[in-house]
Amino acid sequence: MIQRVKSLIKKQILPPLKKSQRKVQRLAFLLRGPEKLDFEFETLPKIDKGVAIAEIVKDLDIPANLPYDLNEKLAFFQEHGYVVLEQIYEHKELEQVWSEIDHVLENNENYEIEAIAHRFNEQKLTPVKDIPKKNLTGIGARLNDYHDSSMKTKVLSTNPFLRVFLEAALEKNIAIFQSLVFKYSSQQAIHQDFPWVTSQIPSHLAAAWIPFEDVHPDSGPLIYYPGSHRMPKFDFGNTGILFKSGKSLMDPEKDFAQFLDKTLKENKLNGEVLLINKGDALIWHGGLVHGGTPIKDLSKTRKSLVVHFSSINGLKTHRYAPTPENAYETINGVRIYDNGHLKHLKNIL
Ligand SMILES: O=C(O)CCC(=O)C(=O)O
Ligand SMILES: [Fe+2]
Repeated sequence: MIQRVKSLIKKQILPPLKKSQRKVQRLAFLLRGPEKLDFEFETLPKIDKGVAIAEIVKDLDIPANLPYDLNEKLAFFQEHGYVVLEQIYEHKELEQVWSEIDHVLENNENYEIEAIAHRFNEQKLTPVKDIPKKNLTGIGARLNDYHDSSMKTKVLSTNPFLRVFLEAALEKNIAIFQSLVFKYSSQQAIHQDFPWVTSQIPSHLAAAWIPFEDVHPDSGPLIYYPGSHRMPKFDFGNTGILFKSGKSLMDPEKDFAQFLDKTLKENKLNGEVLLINKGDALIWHGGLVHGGTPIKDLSKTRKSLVVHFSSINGLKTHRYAPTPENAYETINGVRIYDNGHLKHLKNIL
């Protein structure tokens, strides 16, 4: 019998054993039903454990000229899973960073910084010098970990007004996990970040969304679902609340999207569209459901930088390839690991 199955696989009449095994496992999983899962309580940041805000902020190094009320913003974040910090950036700083990004996009033939472009190289990370300019500067392109190469972007991402909030939301001593630069809306379906953006402590995750221009309603603004950071988590099957390619039993797009739609409805959580201004930043909780809405006017850009953060305890090395000596820089009190794969690109701009 086994020989017969093997020969059918060889003749490609049956899918490879691993795939068919997973199909059986998936069926059993669907019959069993998902488990009730969540982040491990012990690992949660203090704010998610319900620790009093006064207690959380007491050990932090709070800048004297903080332009917002930290306690008030933290209470809002605790309840809603997002917060907008208004006018924490000088417009001039944002303009300088974008003009550097624009220079790289326009002179891509000179740079090995990596990007993903729509319908190019099967959506794989590719050096920008190998991506046609049309794809690189068009809709659907994103620069990956641009901050590795740009000290200006490291400084922007570690702004002390942003840093102190993230420390309160995660833990004192934070690290950059990853960054993305978008010129247009990602038009990405709604999702949560924690199943993919995974450090050693999945609950230690928050992101900052920093626009380089006022967000236009027709540019495909970000959409987010206040309160969704606390809704029940999806069971990917075999891999719990995290998605692991080749191991998870449930489909990361179809099944997960269906679950989110259903759970948002059951919990009566409605989406809000983010129309913030240049100088502001949005912070979202790692569990907040969000996505990029479709672009209504294809001529409208939505220039932005997304930076995902974890704690140092959650992220002990660079996520790709730790350098043997585990090299890192500390900028404005935030740890930024060297990317061992792309050492030659460090701070080249
Ligand atoms: O900016 C966007 O449209 C979405 C980006 C996003 O979901 C992410 O970086 O996690
Ligand atoms: Fe996301």
